[in-house]
Parts: sequence; C-alpha cells; structure tokens
Amino acid sequence: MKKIMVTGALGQIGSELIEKLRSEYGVDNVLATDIRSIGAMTDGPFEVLDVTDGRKMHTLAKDFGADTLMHMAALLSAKAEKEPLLAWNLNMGGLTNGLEVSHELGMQFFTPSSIGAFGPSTPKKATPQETLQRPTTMYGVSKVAGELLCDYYFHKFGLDTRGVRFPGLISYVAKPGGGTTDYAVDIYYKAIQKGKYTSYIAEDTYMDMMYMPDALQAIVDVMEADPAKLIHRNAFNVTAMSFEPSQIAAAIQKHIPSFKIDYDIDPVRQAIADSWPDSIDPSAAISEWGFKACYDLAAMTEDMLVKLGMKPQASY
Ligand code: VAH
Repeated sequence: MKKIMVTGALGQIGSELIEKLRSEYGVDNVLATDIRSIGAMTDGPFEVLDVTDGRKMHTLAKDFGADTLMHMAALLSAKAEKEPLLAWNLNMGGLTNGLEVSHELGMQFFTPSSIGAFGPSTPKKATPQETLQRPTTMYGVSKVAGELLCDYYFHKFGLDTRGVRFPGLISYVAKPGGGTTDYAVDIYYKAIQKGKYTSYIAEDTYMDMMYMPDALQAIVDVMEADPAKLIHRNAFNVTAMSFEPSQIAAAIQKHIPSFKIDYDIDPVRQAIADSWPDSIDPSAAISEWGFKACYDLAAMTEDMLVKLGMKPQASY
C-alpha cells in the first residue's frame, strides 16, 4: 500500500482512518473522499465523491495514482431499515463501482463487513468464521452480498480484495449515524453531559464491540498481511469484547459513581440487535494475520471518558 484512496472519509470509521493512514503512509499519499465536503479534513488531499458515480471514482483514483481503495461508504443498519431500497442501491452500487475501479486500475481493495452479516439462525455464541448467514435486515443482506461479491472478484479476476466483519465500533471523534450499536457510543457522551443515559437497547442484549483504535489497526494489519498466509479473504471475524448495556454502565460507574442508566426500548433497533450474534470467534483473523485487540471494556471506558472531558482520576 503506498497511495490510498478512501471513500466515506467523513464517516465514523473514515474520519479516524484518514488520520491513521496519513500518519502511517504520509499525508499526501492518502486521498480522502466523501459525498459531502462540510467538515472535510484540510490537512491533505480531499475530493467530493458520490460512490454511485463510478466514472468519477475511476477518474479520481487514476489521477491520484492510487494503488489501494478502502471503500467505507455505506448506510448503517438502522437507517437501512428505514430506507431499504436506498440502502441496497448505495451499499451495492458503491461496492460494485469500487470493485470495478480497483479491477480496472489494478488496486488492492478493502471494505468492511459486519456482525450484521449474521442472522437469527446463525449460532449466537462464538459465531464461527464460516457459518449460516441468513440476516433479516437490509444492511445484513447487503453485507452478505458484498462479502460474496468481494470473494468473486478475487477468485474470478485475481483482485486482491480483503475485509473484516466489524462489531459495534466505539469512538470519540465522529459520532456514528444510524447504527444499532450507537448506544455504546452515546452512553459515554451522556455520562459526561448529563450523568445518566436512557438506553434504546434492552438489558441482557449482548453484542460484540471494539474500540476504534483496535479497528483501525486491524484494517492496516489485514491489508499489510502476507497474502500467502490468507486462507480467508474478506470478512474476517474481529472483535474485542461482548457486553450488554448494564455492563457498560457499571464500567462508567467505576469513574462516575452517580451515573444512572434506564431503558426505553426502540423495537426496530432491538429487533436488529436480537438477530445478531452475542459473541463471534476471531480465531481465523488471529491465526492468518495476527489480529489482536488492545482495549477491553475497562480500558476503553477510561480512555473514552477522559477524551470526552472527564478529569483523569483514580478509579473508585
Ligand atoms: C451498525 N455500527 O450498528 C454498525 C455496525 C455491527 C454494527 O455494523 O449498523
């Protein structure tokens, strides 16, 4: 990877991925693109790009001399359930353009899948790398189709496609939009701002989660991995922890003892969460390219609260 083009650069992952890639590969070697320009990072190359415009994507990648495309633009699960056709067209249209442009220009290709690619008939605990995938959300359908399409481009055209199945990602830079796991981000902001949080996900609803620094390192590591060691290609299961709302609240209360959580369930996002695994098995990523997560719930909670303005203090 030397010259990297990123789509969806202003999204929850994209905004921090740009910073990570520019620190690793050089500011001028990372072209950030997004459908909007408001809030665009100004320290390096940026272009407006609607990923459903394949011709413009091709022109930008060619003119930049990109050898790698990281395709991050997609509609997340909750938003996709509100606008399923828009989600299908954006998620699959953008992905097809990304694969075609990468194939035409001989680029390495990355796009993330998600635990959302699993459904209610998937084994819920220690979900294997290869298992039944019958998601019941449009987001999940587009993610499974995307995994299969990326594998097709690898087997049919030899395109170097790679990807991971991300769990819920937690960060303090760009707030996520339209996801089901967003509660695990919002709870930290509300803990600092209000000292309390009303969760739209019910107690005892376990989901896989990961702190953003571990997610960004996983992207770099899978892309830099020796291809000869890869048995799988796309959609490696990666996760750092699995928790339910009362556990993240307890981790916050170790720093803010007065913090309170209560519940007002959103049936749409609860149904999505119920259809996903409780915990997935990342052993293929560990054995094939050395995946590791550095943050557990306690370490992530302390870092999030401090970064969001809590004075570093001894835990209670
Ligand atoms: C979502 N944050 O909630 C995303 C992610 C596993 C969840 O794909 O839709």
